[in-house]
This record gives sequence, structure tokens and C-alpha cells, in this order.
Amino acid sequence: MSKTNAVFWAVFVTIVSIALNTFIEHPVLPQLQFWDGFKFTKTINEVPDMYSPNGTKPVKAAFVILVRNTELIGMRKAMQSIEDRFNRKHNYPYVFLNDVPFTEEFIEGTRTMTRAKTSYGLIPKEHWSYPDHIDVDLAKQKYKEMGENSVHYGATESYHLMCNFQSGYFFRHPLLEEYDYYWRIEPNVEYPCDIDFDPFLHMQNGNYKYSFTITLYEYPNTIPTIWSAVKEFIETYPELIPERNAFQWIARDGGKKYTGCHFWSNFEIADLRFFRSKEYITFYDFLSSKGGFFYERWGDAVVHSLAVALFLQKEDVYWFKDLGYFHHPWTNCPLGDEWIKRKCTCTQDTLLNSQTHKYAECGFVWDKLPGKDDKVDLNEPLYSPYYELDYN
Ligand SMILES: Nc1nc2c(ncn2[C@@H]2O[C@H](COP(=O)(O)OP(=O)(O)O)[C@@H](O)[C@H]2O)c(=O)[nH]1
Ligand SMILES: [Mg+2]
Repeated sequence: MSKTNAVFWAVFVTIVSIALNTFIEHPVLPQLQFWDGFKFTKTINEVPDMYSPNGTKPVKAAFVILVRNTELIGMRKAMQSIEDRFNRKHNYPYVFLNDVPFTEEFIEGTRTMTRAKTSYGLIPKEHWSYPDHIDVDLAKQKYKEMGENSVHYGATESYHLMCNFQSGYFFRHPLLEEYDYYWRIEPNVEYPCDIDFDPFLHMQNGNYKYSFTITLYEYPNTIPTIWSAVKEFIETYPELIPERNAFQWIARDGGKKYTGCHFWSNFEIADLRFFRSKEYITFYDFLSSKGGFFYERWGDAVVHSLAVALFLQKEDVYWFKDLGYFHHPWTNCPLGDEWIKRKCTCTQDTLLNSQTHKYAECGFVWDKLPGKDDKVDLNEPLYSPYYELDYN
């Protein structure tokens, strides 16, 4: 074929295909979704005014994240998940906290994951250090011993400082002053189901002070003396303990021992005013004076949970059963129709689903607590633990 012929055929074929595309109706076309530029972008991001990025939200609330610069990728994963499943329609702000200044790379890498406001706070030195009454050499000796005895994270100094901060200080950071509620997030957590309601609004409307998704039994060797400290606190400050609380959830053998039940605090939506209360601060100060954040490895999950059970009542706490959540290695994966309805991607029958695993039964024990109209029998044991752990 000559060059002229080739050009002729190329032009001919092009003209014919354009004509066919223009005049022939493709039956599949109407079923397909096409990118339609601005209109499409607007639709998926459309949010009620109050939830627009700069709008005044119905609840004074923020995500609060303690995180290291080195965890940027895990942080972006967690943000991608919460934005996709919830926050792209709500635009609640994020507050990032760190014991060292955030790098430009971290700020840029997180700011760009959301349209919501992000702020970055440095933790004051006095909130991330040994209190004066702690013998630092003794603490370091204890870390060594805890390492030898396989106490979970017991040998890691920064973990002790972190648990102390999360127990006694996060709610005092100046960047949180303007908020009433917070939702704790950690790098690498995942939200595997749609959250098609506003949990902050749910907390505010229901006047809930604390909420959870997963409960576990604590490792006994992280808290050898915490229960004796709690008993002493109750004797020292009887006026701070309300007549009705959730003591049965934490006490067994008539109050002699701790059940080990705690809310897994890496997920937490709570009322900051609870943590700022005189009761909570007095409780934290008392525990701090006992030295267990450093001579043992008391975790903030246990401390928050003990305080909730001492100072609050069943009605103050909400269990987000159908809010899908994953923090290695546990999942809270909704069961039954909820899984379909909420477009979940978690595995319902995984061994470590808190909805089904006995080790996470403290949530169901919580459900069995007497309500305000029920007759209370404090001597009645509430549960028979699957794991017979030995607590003091
Ligand atoms: N800035 C900072 N954050 C920390 C430090 N240690 C832990 N964290 C954060 O505290 C949270 C809990 O720590 P993580 O390593 O996830 O502990 P785990 O969930 O108990 O296994 C996470 O959000 C971490 O990013 C630290 O030394 N500095
Ligand atoms: Mg974690």
C-alpha cells in the first residue's frame, strides 16, 4: 500500500468511528457512571452547613491523637479510614500531640488527608516527665526487672511516660481547651464499617460521659498493686464516690480483688469534663503518688476504666457495639445484618472479634450491671471469668 493510500484509510476509519460514536446509541452507556467533573466532586463531598470544614459543628469536639513523627504512614492510613467512613461528611477537627515538635513532613502529610482543621501541639515538658516523688534510678531498675519478667511494655521508658500522660494530662493540653468531647485515634487503627451517624452528637444528646467498643482483661503483672491503691483511695475520699456507681464491674470477691475488666482506651469517645473533674484529678493524683506508673506498668486504659466505674453509673457509659473498629490484634466487627447495612469489610468470625471472644466478655458484664431502677445486690457475683487470671 502506498503512503497516500495509508493516510486515506487512516482518515476514513477515524471519521467513520467518530460518526458511529455520535449517531449510534450504545445500550450500556446509561448504566455506567461517568466522571462529570465538578458536579460529581460536589455531590460526594456535600455536607450540611454545620458540618462544612469551617462551619460551627453541633458538638464542640475533636479527634485527639498522640503520635510520633515516625508514624506518619500509619497515621495517614488511620485518617484515610476515618475520613472515608465518617469525617468527610462531618469535618471534625484533628488535634495532634507529641512530646517532641512535629516535623514539616508530618504536618504536611496529615494536613493533606482531610479538609477539616488540623492543629499540632507540643506537650509541655512537665506533662511528659518523671514527677518529683519518683526515684528515677529505682524506676529504671524496675524497667529492667519488668523486661526480665516479660511485663508487656514494662521495659520501655517512653511507654511509661506515655501511659502517665494519657492517664493524667492529655485533657489539660491547651489545644483541647475549646472542646467538650474528644475521640481518640491512633496510627494504624482502622474503621471497617460506615459510620452513618454522628457519635459525638450521640454522646451529647444522650448525656454520655464515656464510651467504648472493646473491653479486655488486663495483664495482671502490669498492675500488682493498683487494686490496693484503689481500695485506699475509696477509704480516703469516701465523699468523692457516688452512692451508685459501677463498682461491681471492677470488684470481685466482695471487693477484695480487681476483675481485670477495662475498656480498651485506644478507642475512646468521651466527655473531657469528666477527666477535668475534681474526682478524676484527685484519683489520678492519688494513683500517681503511689508510683505505679513507673515502678509498675499501669496503663491509661485501666486507670480510665477504674475511674469510670468509681465515679459514673451505667447510664453514663455507651457501648458502640455497631461501630466497626480495628486496633491490632482486636476487632469490633458488627454481627448479623448490621455488617451488610454498614458496608463492613471486617471478618465477623475472626477469633479476635470482641463481639464473640470470651476474653472480651467484660462488655457483656457491663451490660448486666443493674440499671438505676433495678434492685442492687452488691454481693451477687456478676460474671464467671473465662480466663481465671490472678489479680490482687
Ligand atoms: N509522641 C509520642 N507518642 C507515643 C509515644 N509512645 C507511644 N505513643 C503514641 O501513643 C499511642 C499508644 O502507643 P502504641 O505504640 O500504639 O501502644 P499500644 O497500642 O499499647 O500497643 C499511639 O498513638 C502512639 O503513637 C512516644 O514516645 N511519643
Ligand atoms: Mg496502639
